[in-house]
Amino acid sequence: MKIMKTALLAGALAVAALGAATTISVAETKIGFIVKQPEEPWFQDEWKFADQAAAEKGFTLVKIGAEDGEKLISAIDNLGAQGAQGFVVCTPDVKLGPGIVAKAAANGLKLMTVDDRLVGADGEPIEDVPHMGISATKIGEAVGQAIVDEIAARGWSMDEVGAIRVSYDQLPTAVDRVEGALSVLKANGFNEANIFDAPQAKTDTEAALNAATVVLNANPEIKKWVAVGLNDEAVLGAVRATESVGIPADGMIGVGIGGAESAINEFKKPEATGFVGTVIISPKRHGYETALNMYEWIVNDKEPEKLILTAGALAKRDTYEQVRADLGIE
Ligand code: FCA
Repeated sequence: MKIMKTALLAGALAVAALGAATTISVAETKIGFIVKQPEEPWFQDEWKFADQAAAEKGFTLVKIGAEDGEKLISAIDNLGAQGAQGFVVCTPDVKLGPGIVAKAAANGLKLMTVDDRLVGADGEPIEDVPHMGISATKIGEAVGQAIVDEIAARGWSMDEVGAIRVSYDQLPTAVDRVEGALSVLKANGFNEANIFDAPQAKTDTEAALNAATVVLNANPEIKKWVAVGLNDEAVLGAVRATESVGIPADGMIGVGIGGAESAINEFKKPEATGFVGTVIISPKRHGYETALNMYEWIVNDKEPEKLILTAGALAKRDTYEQVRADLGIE
């Protein structure tokens, strides 16, 4: 009887130990998710969906905001020191590419990028690092087409319209997006001389507002405007600038890219503004899927695809709810 009891106890202990071991090995997986602009709703959403993947798979997600290169480098060291196995990053500066690759390797961390693709010393994308980005040119073209359609709907003649090109040309995806949009405008007879560059110092609304204001003040004879930019924040800045110089909503057509809270809040306003639409992209794919891919890479040695480009869908005041539901982000 005594022997039986001992055997039972040993068995129970073994089961308990097994349980504990399983728990430990799951909890040990630690993945960093570093973003360049943590206060931007797009990145908040990416984190939210990455958290979902963490909850589902039982790994620890370490979310870090890194607005400049110095913070990014110390974030990578920090992840290494806390025993993470990999991270997903949207870098504050794509030219830091080789440094980021080296830092990740030095810390034994697997590396994937999201949104903004790293470039090497030669200015070309670093193709070895798995990346998920948006199909920037195509999405830009969708912006351009939405603007062309709205110009037609308002009965404007192309010649009387100015375009504010809110630009951030050090970021390749930003160039692809705005050039995609402008290519459609030009193909539809937009006067190239009426396109004005508004370089923003940072990729936020305030910087875009400042840049767009300079353009508006320099061209007071133009009363009808359109605006394109890297994201919703850029276009919202241009819209706020037209408002501040007294151009009414029906004199402005801004179409953004993103579809996160900043754009949606605009559509919820009782009166329509010059922010006419946004091409909604998927923070679920960029947050959930990248985190999951990193997890699979770490735990099951399943390497992510080297390049995934996601699509977008145009949404306006009257369609955004449906478009969001279709994308599974509601
Ligand atoms: C870049 C932009 C973000 C978002 C993302 C997909 O990182 O800065 O606003 O558009 O691409």
